[in-house]
Amino acid sequence: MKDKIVQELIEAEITRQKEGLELIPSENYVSRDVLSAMGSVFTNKYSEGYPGKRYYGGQENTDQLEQLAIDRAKKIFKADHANVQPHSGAPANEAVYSAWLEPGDTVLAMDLSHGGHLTHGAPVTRSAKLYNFIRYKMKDITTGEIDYDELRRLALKYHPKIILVGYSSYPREFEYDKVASIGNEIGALLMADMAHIAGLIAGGVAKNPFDYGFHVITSTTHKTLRGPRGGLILSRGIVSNPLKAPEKTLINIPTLIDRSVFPGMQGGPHEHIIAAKAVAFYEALQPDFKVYAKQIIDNAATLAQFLKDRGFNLVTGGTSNHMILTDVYRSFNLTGDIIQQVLDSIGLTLNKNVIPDDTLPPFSPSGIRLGTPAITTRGLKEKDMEQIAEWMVQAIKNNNNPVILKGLKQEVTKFSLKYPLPSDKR
Ligand code: DSN
Repeated sequence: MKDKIVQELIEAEITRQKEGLELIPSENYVSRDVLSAMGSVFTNKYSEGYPGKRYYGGQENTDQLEQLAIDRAKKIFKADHANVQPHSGAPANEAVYSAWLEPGDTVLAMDLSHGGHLTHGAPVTRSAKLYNFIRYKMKDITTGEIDYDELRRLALKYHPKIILVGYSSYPREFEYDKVASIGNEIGALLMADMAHIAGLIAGGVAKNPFDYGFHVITSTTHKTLRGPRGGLILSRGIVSNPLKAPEKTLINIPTLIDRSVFPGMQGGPHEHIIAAKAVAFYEALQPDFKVYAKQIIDNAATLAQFLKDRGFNLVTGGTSNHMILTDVYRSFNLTGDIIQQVLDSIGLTLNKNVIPDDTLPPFSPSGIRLGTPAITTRGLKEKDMEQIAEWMVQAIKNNNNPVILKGLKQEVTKFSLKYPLPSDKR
């Protein structure tokens, strides 16, 4: 590369990734094939529209490519339709809102500190200014049980046009059937934001909301699904010509979504990223992806137990998916930002996080959030989880001792280098 500055930064990032362990539950390491599809000449092409209905010429390869990605996504998730163009999870969610809602309409979504995502109506977002978000929560944060009675009460009182499930910091499964029956009572669109667990659904170790009557699933493609940084919208309904505006009914949701993504929100799709999505979907359809998905869950359950044994207070008491949320302020009298920084210094990367109804602010919250998708990709198994828990507790207890922290960093580096990044493998 002629640009030595960028080249050096890429090299430095490769070293950082190789010498440490990625515990942020929304991150992963992609394969060499996904990486090379992302770096392909499809980045040179404009292709506004959809396969067979584009505004520019020269689409003989992009049309086939995008259709392939669509077909693979539909197969993985049992969807009638897939839109593979959203640039990421946030625009995917916005596209669904604008496909279905009018300004001022109501959405019933999970409380943000109880696990919901920023794009589920955090007051600072554009969608929160356009639409009216109301909240349900957990009934019991020691088990993670959602308050479905309250959810129903709110649904009957406010008649939301969308009931949204999904999360970025909730370590348990939803009871989709209960939510679906409430939504059907009031005729709401049932939407699941599965960004975190798409790979677990693909691997058959988490429930698929479509099996319970949900109408729309949004996702990112770069978390447990292990593809490029990007978004995805799956839906059930009839797919018709996106050039014609259909009536706003549930059966037309696939076409309403297509029109909302383009021309509603985005311009030219990123076909190089769509190429990488197609490769990731191919990988998710292989039998070994099921083994990967199960190992993520087994590793998370094992790590959760080892952390509990070492005095970590786990929100919801444990995990049923890939992630763990722990109240470190209560466990160690240190805030999440301090712990994140200490663990970063020894090569363990995770993130500070609010806990339900946190009394501390988001930039210095009570919790940390960690998970196993990336370390499982790297090849770590249950036997390695005790070591990670032990490094964490040693670093936290010795957070003011640079000599001990340096020693721990050396141990983590030595260990991590035994597990190459998948993009290193030819
Ligand atoms: N930033 C993602 C996460 O970490 O959960 C969600 O957008």
